[in-house]
Amino acid sequence: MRRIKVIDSHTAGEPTRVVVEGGPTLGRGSAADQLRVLRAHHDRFRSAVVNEPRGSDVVVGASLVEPQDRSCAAGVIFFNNVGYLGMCGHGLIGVVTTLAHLRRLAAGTHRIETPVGVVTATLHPDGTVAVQNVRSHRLAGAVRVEVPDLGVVVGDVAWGGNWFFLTGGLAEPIELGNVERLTALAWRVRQAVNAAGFPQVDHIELFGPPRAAGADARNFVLCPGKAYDRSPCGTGTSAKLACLAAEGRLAEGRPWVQEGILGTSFSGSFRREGEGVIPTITGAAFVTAESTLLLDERDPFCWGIQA
Ligand code: PYC
Repeated sequence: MRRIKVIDSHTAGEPTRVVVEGGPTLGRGSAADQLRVLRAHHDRFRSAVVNEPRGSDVVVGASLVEPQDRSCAAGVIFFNNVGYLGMCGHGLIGVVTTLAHLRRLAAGTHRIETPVGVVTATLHPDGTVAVQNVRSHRLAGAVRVEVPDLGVVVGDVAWGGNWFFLTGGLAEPIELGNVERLTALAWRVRQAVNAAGFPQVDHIELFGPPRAAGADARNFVLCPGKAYDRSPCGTGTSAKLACLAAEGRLAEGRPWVQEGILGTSFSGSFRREGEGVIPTITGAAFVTAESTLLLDERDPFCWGIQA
């Protein structure tokens, strides 16, 4: 029987499962190298941790790894029901909160190695976490895609640690009661965007007017495996900041409050760097469980249920 120790948390409603013990040995390379080993040789471990029957399509996994960069307090590889993420904003806030819960991190600023670069996280005394993300940029603005039976949708393609297509052009209510329709529409938009020359885009971010006082916009984010982000999505908010900066619609250092579909929010801001921006995303996570996953090879679903 194999045992994997995990700590579950949620950030603004979106779950993160941090593997703190029992993960596979991935060598001594960078987080990007270790991700390649995990994907090539231990992909069933990913599925066992996040997929049913132990998890669900919504759970984002975070495996703690030894950082190659010795200035980093930790390394982390994020994954989901269908594969791997470059960075994960809500997940990083969950990781920092989990490490603090384990008393492995104190309040202050810490560097953390991810497969797409080093990010900096500041754990504040009140438990909120500010993540200074990897450099983010808008790759293409006002991209027009033809979505069958829907028409032309116009949006931006941007990198915020993952690849996004961002659009405010669907005029759909961004609310929980409309999640099935938002999911179906966003999936069709994704297929059209991929076919239009952006095969790397695997997150679709739809925008609508905010509900909460003080918020700037509300979003719905469809993740690669068809689950929607319950949080306002840290990498999606980073991509949004890159687009706002590219259009000159938000000044450096000015706050942008991004509301998600549950009404929870992340506060973001950016500073310019080269052709892009360095976003900072602030939010809070709460630990929900400390558990040991049991993997019994006699169990037909030992390695998770995969489509
Ligand atoms: O917060 O960056 C994020 C994220 C990506 C996918 C789910 N959450």
